[in-house]
Amino acid sequence: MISIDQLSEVKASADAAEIREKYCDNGYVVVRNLLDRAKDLQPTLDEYATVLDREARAWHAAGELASDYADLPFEERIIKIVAETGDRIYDYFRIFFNPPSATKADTPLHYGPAIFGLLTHPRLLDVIAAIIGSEITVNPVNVVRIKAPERYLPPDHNYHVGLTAAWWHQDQSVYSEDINDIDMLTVWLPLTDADKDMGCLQVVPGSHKGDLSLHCISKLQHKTGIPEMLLGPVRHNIETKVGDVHFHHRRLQHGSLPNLSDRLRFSFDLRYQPTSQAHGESAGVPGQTMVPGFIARSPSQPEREMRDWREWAAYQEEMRQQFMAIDWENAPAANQFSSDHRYCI
Ligand SMILES: O=C(O)CCC(=O)C(=O)O
Ligand SMILES: [Fe+2]
Repeated sequence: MISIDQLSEVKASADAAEIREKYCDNGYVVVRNLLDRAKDLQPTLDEYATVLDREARAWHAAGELASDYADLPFEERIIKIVAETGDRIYDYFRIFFNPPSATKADTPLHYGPAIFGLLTHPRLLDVIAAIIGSEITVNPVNVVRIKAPERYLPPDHNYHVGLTAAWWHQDQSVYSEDINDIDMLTVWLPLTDADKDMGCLQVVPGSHKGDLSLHCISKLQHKTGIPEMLLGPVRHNIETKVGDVHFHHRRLQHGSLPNLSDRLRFSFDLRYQPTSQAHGESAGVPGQTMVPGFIARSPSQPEREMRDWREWAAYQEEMRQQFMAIDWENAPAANQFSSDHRYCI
């Protein structure tokens, strides 16, 4: 039996059985050195550097930024820009409309060849296949996080989900109840190191074996999620280096620390599910998003795989149209948060 005092981690050379065993025992697994910084991650950083450059120059030209900071390296440039403009750049980095109900014709959304290549990277898909099986659909709820050091955030910043510490939660809570049984898998992928000081992930090992915990919409900023008293007693910090990738179960209790360092913490949390569990003809994902996912791998019907980033771009724009067409006020509850439970303060 694996002691819960040990991190649930494997080397990139681990076989499917080892990955699966650790994941099933603990609810998460970290695969060390799965991706190569230069080959696998740099293209995405370069793609985002182009987005940053475009916006910084435009904002500076419009008198909204003191400098375009063009002489700074990517990480330092983001920190400077976030310090001046808060979460504004976040909108141009995101790859999913969040919150979906705020989607408009001109809401910015990023898509490009590098990020599509990362979403469908064969080495990621191999680990995902070891955990949920080899017919893989990408769920659209994919979050980009640019956590600048807290000390540089503007004092009035609004604690945007992608910019700061995440309170304890289970990812299943952000979907509607009708999809509780789908084996949705979260892939947490850092583009920078993420140690404790930089605001790494924290997990309660084994907590995925319990039910969905109560999730409160807190009146205190920052604390929307599971009340402290309902968390399992053992907590692990998941410190990662660039190239490591962390995978977790939809009911794993987890959160993240604030970034108290001087460095940027930049990461994605991506979501995948077995295609057989996606509803509808075309792998529809009901619940929170009401939009279909797309098939990243299908050994049985390879012709259904999406292989070209331009198809993904079209898919992303289709998602915009679907979100804009929803009557959000009368739509069924999109998540499983409570505000009236006596534990929710
Ligand atoms: O990166 C973070 O701070 C939180 C990530 C998270 O909640 C997730 O990966 O599901
Ligand atoms: Fe999460």
